[in-house]
Amino acid sequence: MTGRLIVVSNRIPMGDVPSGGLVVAIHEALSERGGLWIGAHPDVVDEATEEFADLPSNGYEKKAFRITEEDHQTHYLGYANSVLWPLCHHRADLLAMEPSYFPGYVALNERVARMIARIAEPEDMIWVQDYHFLPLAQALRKEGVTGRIGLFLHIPFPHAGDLDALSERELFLDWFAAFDMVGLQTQADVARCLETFRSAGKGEMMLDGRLKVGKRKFDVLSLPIGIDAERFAEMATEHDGRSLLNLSPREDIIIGVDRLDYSKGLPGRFRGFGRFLDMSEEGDRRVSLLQIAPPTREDVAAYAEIRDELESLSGKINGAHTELDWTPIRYIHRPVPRDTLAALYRVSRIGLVTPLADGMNLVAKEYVAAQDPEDPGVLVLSRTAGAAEQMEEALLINPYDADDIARAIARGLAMPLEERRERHKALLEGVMRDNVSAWCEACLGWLERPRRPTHEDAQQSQAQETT
Ligand code: ADQ
Repeated sequence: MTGRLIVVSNRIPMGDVPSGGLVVAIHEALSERGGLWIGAHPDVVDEATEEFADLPSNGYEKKAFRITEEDHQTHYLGYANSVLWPLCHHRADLLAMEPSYFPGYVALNERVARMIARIAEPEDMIWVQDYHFLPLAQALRKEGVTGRIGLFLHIPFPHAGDLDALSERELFLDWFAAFDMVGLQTQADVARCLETFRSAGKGEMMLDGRLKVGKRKFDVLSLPIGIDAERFAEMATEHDGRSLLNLSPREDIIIGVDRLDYSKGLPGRFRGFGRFLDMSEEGDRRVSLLQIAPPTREDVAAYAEIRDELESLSGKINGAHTELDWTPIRYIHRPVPRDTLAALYRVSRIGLVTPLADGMNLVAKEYVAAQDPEDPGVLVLSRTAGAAEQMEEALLINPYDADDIARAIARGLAMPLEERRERHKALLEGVMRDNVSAWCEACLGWLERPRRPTHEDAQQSQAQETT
C-alpha cells in the first residue's frame, strides 16, 4: 500500500491513548502504519460547517466532523438506531420511521463524504466502521474518490425477509455494492448477504469469490472480530473479585454484562434464572445473578421500555426468592471499569450470554479470557449470537426458551472440573488466536490485496474495446 489508511467510525476517542477493544485495535493499526482517523465530535453544535476539527493524537492524525442536534436526532438516534439497528437485529416490529430520518442519515453521510473527498489522495485506503455509514462509499464515489474503500459491519446482516420492511430496500443493497470489500462477522452473515443480493436479482457470484453487482465487483467476507485477550487475561488477576463483591463463602455468582439493549435478551435471561431458582432444591449454596447493564440510547422509546420491563422482572424474581441475608439478582445500571469487570468475570462460575441476535458478542470472549485455566467457569451462550459460530465448546442455548437457559445454568454449576477445563482450553485457544489484532490485520490485508484482472474482467474490457 502506498497511500494512507483512513479509518471512519462514529465514535472517536478524544484522548491521546484510547481504552476498550475496537478503538485500541484501530489505534494500534494507525500507530503502526500512520494515517488518519475520522469520527463524530461528541459535542453538538448549532451549525455544522464542512471543516474538520483536529484532535490531539500521537503518530497519526485524528479529525472530527461536527454534528448538530438535528443530525443527532435523524442520523444517530433516528435512521441508525431506530431503523437499521432493529432491522439488522431481526426486530422489524420495533422500527420507528420518521420522515426526517432517511434524508438526515443520507445528508450526514454526504457531508462527511464531501469533507473526506477534499483531503483524500487517490492512493488512500478508506476503512469504514459500521451501520452509521452505509451510504458513505456511494457518496465518496459520487465525489470522485477512486481508491479502495472497505466496510466492516459489526452487527448482523439483516434477514432477507426483514429487509422488505425497509422502504429503501434497493438502495440498501446499492450502498453495500459501492464498497470494494464488505467485512461481516460470521459465515451466516455472508450467506444472508449473498442470498439477499441473489433474491433481489442483483448479484452474480464470480469465479474468484467476489460478488458482481452491475459493473462493480466486491468481496463479501466473514472476518470475526476478537478482543485483546492477553491483556484481558492479565487484568483479570489484578483484583480479587470475591472481595469486590463482598461474597459470602457459600455464594456463587453468575455474571451477565451488556449494554441495556433489547437485542441482548435480558428479560429472557432473567426468566431463565428465575426458572433455575424455582427448580433448585434448597441447599447449602446460594447462586446469585450479577447483571451489569448500563443504559444506552435512552432517547429511543424501545430502550426505555426494556429498562422498565427488567426492573419489574427483577423485582418479581427477587420478591419470590430473597432471604434475610441474600438477594438473588444484583442489578447494576452503571458502566464498570474494565479491570473490575475482568476480575468479576474471573470469580463467576457461569458467564451468561443470551442475546436474541448479536453481530459477535465480545462479552463471551472476555469471559473466557478472564478465567483461571485451572478452575475455569462455564460459558453459557446463545446459539443466535455471532460468537456461537466460533465457540462451540460453550453450552449453547436457545435464548427464547427459559427452561433451556435454566437447564444450562444447572448443568454448568454441576459440571466436573475435568470437563470445565477441556471446554475452556478449546475456547481459550480460539480467543487468544483470533484476537483483535488478527482481525484488524485480516481486514486490512483483504482491503489492500492487489486484484489481478479475472477472466470476466478480460472479457468485459475486450467487449468495451470492440464497441
Ligand atoms: P455491542 O453491542 O456493544 O457491540 P459487545 O460485543 O458485547 O456488544 O461489546 C460490548 C462491550 O462493552 C464489551 O467489551 C463489554 O465488556 C463492554 N461493556 C458492556 N457493559 C459494560 C459495563 N457495564 N461496564 C463496562 N463495560 C461494559 C457491537 C455489536 C457486537 C460486536 C461488537 C464488536 O453489537 O455484536 O461484538 O460491536 O464488533
